[in-house]
Amino acid sequence: MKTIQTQVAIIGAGPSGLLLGQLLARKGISNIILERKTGDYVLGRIRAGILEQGFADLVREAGVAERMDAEGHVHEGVELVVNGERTRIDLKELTGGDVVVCYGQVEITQDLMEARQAASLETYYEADKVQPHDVKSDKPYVTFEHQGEEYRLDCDFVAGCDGFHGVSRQTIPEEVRTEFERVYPFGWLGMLADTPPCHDELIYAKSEYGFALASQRSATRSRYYLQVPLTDKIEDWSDEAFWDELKKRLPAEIAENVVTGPSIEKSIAPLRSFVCEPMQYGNLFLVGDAAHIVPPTGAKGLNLAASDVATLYKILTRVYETGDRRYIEQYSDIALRRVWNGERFSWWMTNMMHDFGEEVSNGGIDAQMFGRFMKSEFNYYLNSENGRKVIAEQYVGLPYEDLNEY
Ligand code: FAS
Ligand code: PHB
Repeated sequence: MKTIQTQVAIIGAGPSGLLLGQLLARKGISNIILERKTGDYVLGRIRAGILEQGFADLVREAGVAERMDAEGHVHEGVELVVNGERTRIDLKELTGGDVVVCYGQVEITQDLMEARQAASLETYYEADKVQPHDVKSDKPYVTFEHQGEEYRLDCDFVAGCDGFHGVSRQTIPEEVRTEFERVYPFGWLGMLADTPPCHDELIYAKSEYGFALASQRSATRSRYYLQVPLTDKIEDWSDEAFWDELKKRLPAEIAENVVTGPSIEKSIAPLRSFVCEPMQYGNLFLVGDAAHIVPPTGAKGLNLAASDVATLYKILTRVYETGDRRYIEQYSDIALRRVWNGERFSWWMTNMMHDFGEEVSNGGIDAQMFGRFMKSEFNYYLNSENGRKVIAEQYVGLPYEDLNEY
């Protein structure tokens, strides 16, 4: 077995792992990333598209914002439509200047990969059997196999950035972990197409036919989603059927702007709210999807991963720059404050914007009554400036946690 060492071992080369690695490296904190797939496989996952103000600022701090600032689209507003009634949430005006950036997760991941490669930082792709050890000790290590050779990676800390199906969360003993989960009775059918967006800002639409989201990646590439039953299969949905259903669910004046074309990606994703507490175990820290999942209705998944990265980066920087280890034990509590806020907002938006059909017990009340409550609540928020301000603040993202407040 070959022994190597670093200060921070990072498991996973998704956006969490790459962004953490980049930020730490710029502070002179050595790190090695272990990724079980190839880089191309990671880049092949079409996922998020909206970056909160805080995430965009963190990308700039990481020194990899050149393409994002050149090609990303700043969105100063977002539109919510309920049964044809359109309400624009003026993000910039209601938050005193904060906005979101429309820039794909794939692009951010690629920019981070290229920056890592340019800095000759070590990443082991196709690392197999990655396993953290002795994480409760002050000498944790990670074993893995790479190109037929066995490795032991000695480190000070392990960052579990390995997503929902990774090994890190499972490393925390079951009796220590509390997992909270809500699985929604529907999924999202997503489509990517090289067609110009139907509107200059995002549109979340609830109609009698169900939910639809009109998003985008650039002036020539659109991203759309439809709420579908969990029983639907991708083969049930031709491109033509998708376009027809999308137009039914959007306001008529928007639907007529929809430019159809062949899909370049189409997939169905289940929706769940999930949180694992605690998000750490000794010197193992869970980051991003390894610790939590949100329904994408609030555009929070990737953004909550980024706020975990920001918290862990600040804590580890203090350890290495000043020897101040006070915050090590507080990572989970600090990260969870913003995680639960994002979880609630995503759950709330999902409740407001989706048709729950015949699901009986939503909070212990029947679907019809639940639907009436949600319709009334959403009408209040959309028709009140204070309500629109709440939505705007949540959508652009609350400020990242400040360690000095702890
Ligand atoms: P990731 O899952 O992205 O990355 C984890 C990495 O760890 C992967 O590369 C994986 O290969 C690797 N890994 C796993 N196990 C390992 C092991 N044992 N050893 C080594 N490596 C291992 N969020 C939004 O904000 N908006 C959206 O529209 C949106 N849409 C989504 C659609 C889908 C289908 C999915 C699944 C998620 C979506 N998300 C969305 C959420 C998504 O963007 C995540 O929040 C984001 O990918 C989180 O990044 P990471 O925490 O890096 O986890
Ligand atoms: C996307 O563009 O993929 C996207 C945007 C906003 C969401 C979810 C997904 O809430």
